[in-house]
Formats: sequence, structure tokens, C-alpha cells
Amino acid sequence: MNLEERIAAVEAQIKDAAATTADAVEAFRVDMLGRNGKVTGLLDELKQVPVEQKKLWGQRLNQLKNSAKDRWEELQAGAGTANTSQQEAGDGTRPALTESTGSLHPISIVRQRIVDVFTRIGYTVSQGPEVEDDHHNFGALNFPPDHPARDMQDTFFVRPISCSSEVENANEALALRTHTSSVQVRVMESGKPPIRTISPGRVYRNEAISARAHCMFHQVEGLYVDKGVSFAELKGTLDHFAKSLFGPEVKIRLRPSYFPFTEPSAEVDMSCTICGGGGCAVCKHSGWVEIMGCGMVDPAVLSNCNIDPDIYSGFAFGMGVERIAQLIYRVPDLRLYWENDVRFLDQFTDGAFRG
Ligand code: 2U9
Repeated sequence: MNLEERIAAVEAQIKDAAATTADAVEAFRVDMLGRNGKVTGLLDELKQVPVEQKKLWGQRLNQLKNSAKDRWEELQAGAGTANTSQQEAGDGTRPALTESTGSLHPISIVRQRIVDVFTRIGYTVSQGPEVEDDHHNFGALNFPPDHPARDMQDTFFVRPISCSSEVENANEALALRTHTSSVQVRVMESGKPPIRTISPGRVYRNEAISARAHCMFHQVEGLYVDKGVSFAELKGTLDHFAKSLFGPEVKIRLRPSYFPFTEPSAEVDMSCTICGGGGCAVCKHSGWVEIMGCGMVDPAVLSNCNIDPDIYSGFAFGMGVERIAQLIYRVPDLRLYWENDVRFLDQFTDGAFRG
């Protein structure tokens, strides 16, 4: 074989060379560019080439050397990638690593579900302060001056530590709101009917903590004020609510009750979702469980909020979110909601709202 044929043969070997591991790449380098390598050997032959041909063969052999170097670099890069992906892939049969992302608190899940039922039928969501004055928490809602709820035994009062005399009602006692009806008083005072609104939020009552009561809990209260709003519409709305949250088979019933802010007033029971009405420990063998209170807004409350009761009427309802969540999840003790024990919290991943 003459020199050109031998160069062409090595060139073809360079082009066809393959190497997937670092060792094979190194073997290629030694075979081509090492001290006894094929390319090095051909470069040595330049010494024997006649002087007048040296420039031409020099260029040709340099070209060969460069293509060997380029191929070596390509093989190095290829083997590097192969190694990395192999490391990353690791053992394909190994179980995937799971990262705990946590979940919403059951009270947040249930509050959102309640809110969704009402916003879907046109209710707005209103919010207001947790520290309230007497007018919004009691006075406008028709609580008489001597009502026990106004007592320190039942309500947490907040007294300003120091107040400038320029502040209006600087010495007025404030209280942690005992219900979110205070928010709806504000909505009525600042707007005109038609009003359809719900107020979810924290409320506070001075109660001893037990399995069935806590000094802080969550409410959703609802209010609908317009011309000609009737008790029948109230019942239809609450029936829709109970069926949306607990299933189409549930029934509701209303029992007469009393609240200062509604007349007439009623307690709302739902057929027991655990025994289907047959009787069990949860419903105390009555077949019914209490879920909320409701009534027609007392005309005096409408007047207190600058709404003419001769033109408008309204209904209202209120429920405790802890109570509804207790019925959905069968939580036996309210204190579990606040202990933050992950063995309890980990169970509420269904319906987790990730908005
Ligand atoms: C305005 C006028 C009236 C809201 C209502 C109830 C009946 C009720 C309780 C249920 C359990 C509170 O969380 S609980 O302890 N609520 O029974 N709430 S009617 O009535 C209103 C609201 C706003 C302006």
C-alpha cells in the first residue's frame, strides 16, 4: 500500500471508531495518537518523503492528525454523557422517592366546600374584623342590654391599653366577635338589597375546652335580603346545601327555636348519614343530627342596618365548620383539630384544595 492508501485506511478507522466507556476512549487515543500509534507512525514517515513533496504530505498528515483528535473529543463527550445518564438512572427497579407535600387542614377543606356550595348559586363571600365593637356584634343584632352573651362569662373583651382622646369611642370596650353575623351587619350598612352573602371566619366564645366545645371555632353564616324573600326559599336553599355536601339522599327538618336576630327561628336537622335514619350512637338513636340554625331576619335588625323592613325581608343561617367536618369525617373529639398530630392530619388528603 502506498502512503495515500495507508492514510485513507487509518482515516476510515478513525471515522468508524466507537467507544462508550472512558477505557475504550483512552484505547482509541493510544491506538491513533500514542507514541506507537497509527497516526504518529504515519507522521514519522514524513521524514522519508522527498523535500519537494514534504509540504503537500505535511498538510495531508496534519489533516489526519486533526481528524483523529476531533474524533477523540467526540468519543470523550459521548462516553461522558453515557456515564452521567447511567448514574442518574441508577437502579430502575428502585421505588420512587416520595416527597411529603402536606395537605390542607380538615377545617380548611370543609370550609372551602361549604363556601363553594353557596358561591355556585350566586352568594358573595364577605369578611370583617375579628375584634368588634358592641354595635356590630350585639346591638344591631337585637341582643338586649342584659343578654348573657354580653357577659364576660361568655365573651372575650378587649380593652385598649392606651388610646388617644382624638380616637372616636376611644374608651369603648371591644370584643372578639362571637359570630360572623357582625360581618353581615357591616354588609347591610354599607350596601343595598339584593344582598346574598356568606361570611366564613373564626369566632370566639369564653368556654371551657372539652371534646364538644372550644373557645375558638369557625363559622359560615349566610344572609339573603331582597323584596319578597320567604321561609320556603330558606328551606329550599338549606335542602340544596345539605344534599350538595352530604349526598342527594339526605333530608332536612326544621324545629322551632329562638335567636335574638331572627323571627321565626329554627334549628336544622339532617337525616343521620351514618345510619341513614335508622338510629345509631352518632344520632343518639334519633335518626337526626343537628347541622345549623336559621330564621327570617328580624325586622328590627333590618331597621338597625338602614334597610326598610316594610319593603324588604330576608333569611339567615349559621353553622359551625367544626361540627360539619365532624359529621363528614366522624371526628370523635373537637380537640383533635388543634393538636396538630400528623397521624390525625395525614388522613385528610381527599378533596384537598390546592387553589
Ligand atoms: C344577620 C342577621 C341574622 C345568622 C344565624 C344562626 C341562626 C345559628 C349558630 C349555629 C351554630 C351559631 O356556630 S353556631 O354556634 N347559628 O343558629 N345564625 S341564624 O343570623 C343572622 C346573621 C346575620 C344580619
